[in-house]
Amino acid sequence: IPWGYDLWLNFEPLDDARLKDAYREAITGMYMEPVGATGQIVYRELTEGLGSMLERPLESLPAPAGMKSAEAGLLLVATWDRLPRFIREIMDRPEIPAEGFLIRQVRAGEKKHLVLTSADDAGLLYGAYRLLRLVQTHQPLDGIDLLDAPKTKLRMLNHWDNLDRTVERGYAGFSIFNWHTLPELRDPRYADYARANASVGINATAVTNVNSNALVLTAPYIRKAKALADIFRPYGIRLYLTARFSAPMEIGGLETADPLDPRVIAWWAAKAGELYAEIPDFGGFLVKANSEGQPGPQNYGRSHREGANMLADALAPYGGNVIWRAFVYSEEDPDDRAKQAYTEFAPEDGKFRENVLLQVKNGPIDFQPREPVHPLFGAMPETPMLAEFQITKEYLGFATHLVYLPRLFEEVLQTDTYREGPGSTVARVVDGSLHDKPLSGMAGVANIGTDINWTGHPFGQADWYGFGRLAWDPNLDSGDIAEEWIRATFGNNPVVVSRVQALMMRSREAVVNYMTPLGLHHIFDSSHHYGPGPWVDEHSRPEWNPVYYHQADSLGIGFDRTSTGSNAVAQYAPELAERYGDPATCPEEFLLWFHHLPWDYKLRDGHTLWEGLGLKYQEGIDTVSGMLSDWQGLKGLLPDAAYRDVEMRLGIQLQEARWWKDACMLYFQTFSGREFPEGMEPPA
Ligand code: GCW
Repeated sequence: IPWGYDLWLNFEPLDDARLKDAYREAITGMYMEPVGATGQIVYRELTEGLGSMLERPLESLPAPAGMKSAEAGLLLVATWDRLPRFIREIMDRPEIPAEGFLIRQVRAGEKKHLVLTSADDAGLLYGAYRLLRLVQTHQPLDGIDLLDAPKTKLRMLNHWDNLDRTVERGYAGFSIFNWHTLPELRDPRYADYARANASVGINATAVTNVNSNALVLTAPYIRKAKALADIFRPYGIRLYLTARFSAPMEIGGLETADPLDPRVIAWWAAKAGELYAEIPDFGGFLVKANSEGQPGPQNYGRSHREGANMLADALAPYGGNVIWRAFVYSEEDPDDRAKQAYTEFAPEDGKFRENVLLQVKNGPIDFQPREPVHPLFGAMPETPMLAEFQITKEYLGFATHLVYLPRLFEEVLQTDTYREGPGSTVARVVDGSLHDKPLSGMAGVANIGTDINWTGHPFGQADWYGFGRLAWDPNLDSGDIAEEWIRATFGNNPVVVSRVQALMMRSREAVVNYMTPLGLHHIFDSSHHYGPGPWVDEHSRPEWNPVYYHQADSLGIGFDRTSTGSNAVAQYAPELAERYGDPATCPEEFLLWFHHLPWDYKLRDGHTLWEGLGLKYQEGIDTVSGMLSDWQGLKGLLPDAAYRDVEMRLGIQLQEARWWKDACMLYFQTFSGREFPEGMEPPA
């Protein structure tokens, strides 16, 4: 049987009898009056999930009149104002934020009860999934007093899914959204998808590619989108669509899409009205404009601000948002690609409408295995911001390589931008606290497709899971998230938990080492970005060629982004600019990102740059080889189908780590002219 459709939500019977007894005692029955569609979901999840894990049907009990009549171990589930009065009287009224929840064990005389309560439906839903996970991961309920709420407003997936079901940068099959059979055919998978998202707190999704097709804004497609929105709504998820800037021409019959033209303004206003008539809680538009050939306001001599504000005005009457992507770089701009977004947007701070969010990729180039953080983080105090991460692995071995991405996300989130002095982490931009912003959050480019296990690589599920958890709270620890995911996915065997966690935690550094060590970047083979291609120099646009990024020559290697080069360092706060700007203080993982250095440059461990490069490639290979043997040591302790699948993929990964080393080191050797360092396996 194929593995993985139920993700981290397989609520299998607990195999620990003592624990099962303890939970059975803590939860003897449930009182809940399911209100509305969300209430029905909460009710079903708790009865089915707890019933299955505790191997005993969860009895539904009527509202107890008072504490005397209540059976011990009652699970009471309701928004605060619907809890039975006697329970409210013995609890202090808790302050529960929107979408948050409280799970608390309360004492009524001799009896203990478990209360799950919230201020709103979404909070109850998130609380239900948390309670299920606590049991699933063997956490104690005795004395529990857990108040949790999301630290961000927007926790969003971006699907780069086309209307014909191909997925740009998608490696897990085709799109799960079947526009052909919508709106009549409501594939049960849509609800399963929403459920999985809700279980980790994701509350928004843009279901169409940012390289967008205007068709999705026509009446028939709006009806299809409405069917999806209706399915997502009870799971607390708002639907967004991508808006093609030239839509007024393509589907509206106008001869211009100039954002200042009254006809264009009227067209978008009417379109917004049409959308909200069908989807009253429509989230808004996600827009990629004037980037990589997409149409935008600059086609009419207007700015990004003018384009974004025009769309924002159209959506404002209905409470919708415009999410404008900062991923712009132009073929006409000869400046370092890494600088262009900051140059374009930073001066516009404070000039966007309140309902415009700027969506900024985690780094200034493009989802590389490692990048310094994007200089825009913290640099626009007046502008609501979303950090964009890629959950799909465009530059990280697709769905073939095991790379635990929350480790990467965490590194970015914990980076200090120094914009408001020490402690100005990206996490504080994401949660809005750095500049006191009510609207902020995280967007992740989905790795989901029609594959039975959703993500292709079984461990891709952990990336989806971890993205949701970090969007909920950007200060969570990636190791803790890994542990949660392993327990929920593979069970609680301590050997499995600790070994798989260790393997996941070192997987990210491994890929950096065997693909792009010491700050190298974008040396992937042409356009598909799978495998090495540092020699590629075939595109008319220089910034699409790897040679543009590594700049290897007989003297050395690396991109000079200091004042003698593109001076991209100057876009960071002075503390970072200084640290990155001097090779002596620049963290070695960013060395070749910011500096062009001689082949014999001395690294901190005494090796030359050339030797160090080879040794890093080797280290990457060695780590993967260790990951494979550690995995093989778990044979028999894991579901067989998942075990074999991952084993085969790790085999490929090991082979390809070697491929990367051979390809890159042989190529760079044509410049360095030096022998391979001792300790590096010679090329095959
Ligand atoms: O990562 C690059 C991808 C493009 C993508 C673009 C973007 C959707 O190679 O496929 O287009 O970024 O983020 O807009």
